[in-house]
Amino acid sequence: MYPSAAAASPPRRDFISVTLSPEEGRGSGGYNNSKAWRRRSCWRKWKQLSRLQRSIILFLCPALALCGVISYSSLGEPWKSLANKSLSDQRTEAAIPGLKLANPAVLPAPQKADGHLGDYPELAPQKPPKLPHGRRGPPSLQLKPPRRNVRLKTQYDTSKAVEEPVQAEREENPERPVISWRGAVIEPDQSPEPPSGKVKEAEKPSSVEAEEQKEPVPINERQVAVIEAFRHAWRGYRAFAWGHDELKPLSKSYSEWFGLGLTLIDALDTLWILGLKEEFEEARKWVASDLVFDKNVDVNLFESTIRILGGLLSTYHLSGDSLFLEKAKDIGTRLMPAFKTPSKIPYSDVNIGRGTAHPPRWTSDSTVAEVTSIQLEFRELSRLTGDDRFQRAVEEVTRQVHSLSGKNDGLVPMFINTNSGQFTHLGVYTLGARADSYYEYLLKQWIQGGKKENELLEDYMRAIEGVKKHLLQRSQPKKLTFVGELAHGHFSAKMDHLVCFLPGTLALGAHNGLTADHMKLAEALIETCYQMYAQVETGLSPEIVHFNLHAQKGHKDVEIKPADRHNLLRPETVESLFYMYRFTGDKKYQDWGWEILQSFNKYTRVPTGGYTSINNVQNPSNPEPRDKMESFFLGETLKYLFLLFSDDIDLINLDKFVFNTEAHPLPIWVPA
Ligand code: DMJ
Repeated sequence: MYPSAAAASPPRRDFISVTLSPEEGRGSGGYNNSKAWRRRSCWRKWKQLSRLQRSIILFLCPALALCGVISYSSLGEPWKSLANKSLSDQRTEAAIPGLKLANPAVLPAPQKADGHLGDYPELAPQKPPKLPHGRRGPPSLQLKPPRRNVRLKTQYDTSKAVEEPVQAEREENPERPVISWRGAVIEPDQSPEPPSGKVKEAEKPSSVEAEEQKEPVPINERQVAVIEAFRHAWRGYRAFAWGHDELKPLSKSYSEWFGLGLTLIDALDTLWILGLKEEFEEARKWVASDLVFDKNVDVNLFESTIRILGGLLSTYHLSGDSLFLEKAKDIGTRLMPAFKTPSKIPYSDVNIGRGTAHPPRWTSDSTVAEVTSIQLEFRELSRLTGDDRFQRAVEEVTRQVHSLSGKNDGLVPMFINTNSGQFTHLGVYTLGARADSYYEYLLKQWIQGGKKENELLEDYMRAIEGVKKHLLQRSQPKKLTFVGELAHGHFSAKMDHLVCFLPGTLALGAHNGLTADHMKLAEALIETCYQMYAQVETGLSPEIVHFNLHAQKGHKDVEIKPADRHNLLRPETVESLFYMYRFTGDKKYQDWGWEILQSFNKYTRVPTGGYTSINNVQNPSNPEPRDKMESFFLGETLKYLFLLFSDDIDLINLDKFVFNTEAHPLPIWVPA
């Protein structure tokens, strides 16, 4: 259904074939005689020359040869790059069915009408210039920028032209924190210090201290397709929802959740990683001038931590721009009232303007996943600012949850009470909604802290054993391994799409030295998650599936209930595909991700800009668009697809970074 690039690519020719004429091949006597004759005749002529004439010729020959060598080396490069360009363009077009680089109908021409979005920029690779000493914040964690071997536009080459002014600026005023962004100069905001004091000189993430800059790896055709999808989504957001939380692409409007530009912040580091420099600069300007947290709004602690705090921290690490750290400290500080509860288990909601917090109206419970999946971000905020209040607050939660009763072989219930600090609604266990990222953050915190916090690892290992013992089953007819749910001793063959984070997390654990069994389980589960897409009419997974435990004629493994057949553009499967490809190098994972991207493009893309959630993955003729683009589509789904298609392990190196649950990479404190 979806041809793989390998199948569609023309055979590569890495050789030049020279065909000799039959005469030349055989060699005639006439040819040899004539050559010998010419040699003799030349020698005779040389002898006839005077000594002076011979000396002049002997002097001129080497001089001309030298000139030739010099001029070839300066003129040769442009010719070489011209030749490369046309070859790579051809390969791109051959590998992506229907893709014509010069054809705006497929790679739409950038929108000019609004006067902001320029043409596809030429992002030629360059090493990020070293930032001046004394600037606040860590050295830029700038990863080698992905290089385009597929040129979308060859209008101009900015790489050298822009680096020179940066250099000049630095020499003129070495103290001024000029941030270079792949050739662009970004003036840092002159905003005042955040409310609660000075952001301390950040610790240098050791992961980058000694990193030598290697040559960037060129990006490939599938990555170009992701960039194109991102730009399409961004175009819609920019035109109809700029600065608002979410795009409503069909009604060409927006919806607000917290009123904090959620999509824009969630997408900042994706813009960076994809190399979308103009868009990044424009978004940065919005953050500098319009992102204000001093607002009388209730925000959800978990959602604003993983999307806003996480997004700002990772963008700070990637760009080295202190604006993002200042904003991170501001929002982090404003979220702290959530922890003022009788038990120190945080409330779900905080008013970031008033400094008050509360649980939801109907209960004093918080969700377990929510209170245990904010640790990566707050710990990192403490490390960067030197203010340990953030870390202490979240580690108190970890400490309490670690020793609570009510677990079932490491599996946790879904709710925890903010007064008593005890689990509630005991007896129900899932790896899906309300519990999922508890498990993810056990492992990831252990990795973040340099694999020293043994209790985190113990809880993680015990939980995976619990999953194996209570929740793993195999479906019929394909015998797909899946993770079901347990309610008061009764097994349910129900699996949320959210559970598809698990293969990636298991693979990450195995990569970090945990048992190879985890990798085996990861391989089995990612196959299942893929089938949740492949067995459905649109090629897109529903929100929830039920697996068949007994073979029935004409039935597939996956059953979908009418209430569950929506797709919210979620990332978990492509996230796991990314980890699986990174750790195994098995191209089938890239091919599966490619199929999923095609399906998103076919059924969720809105022609006027943006992508939409859909209500019915089983109806290709009318998938019933929902008119909403979730911020995680840009923050996570497209980012993971881009990384999945990359062969550059240094593009967010997993021995140096750990992704938060919203796909924002944070540095590992003591890297492997
Ligand atoms: C994201 O906000 C995060 O990945 C979270 O952990 C789960 N839900 C969404 C994506 O599906």
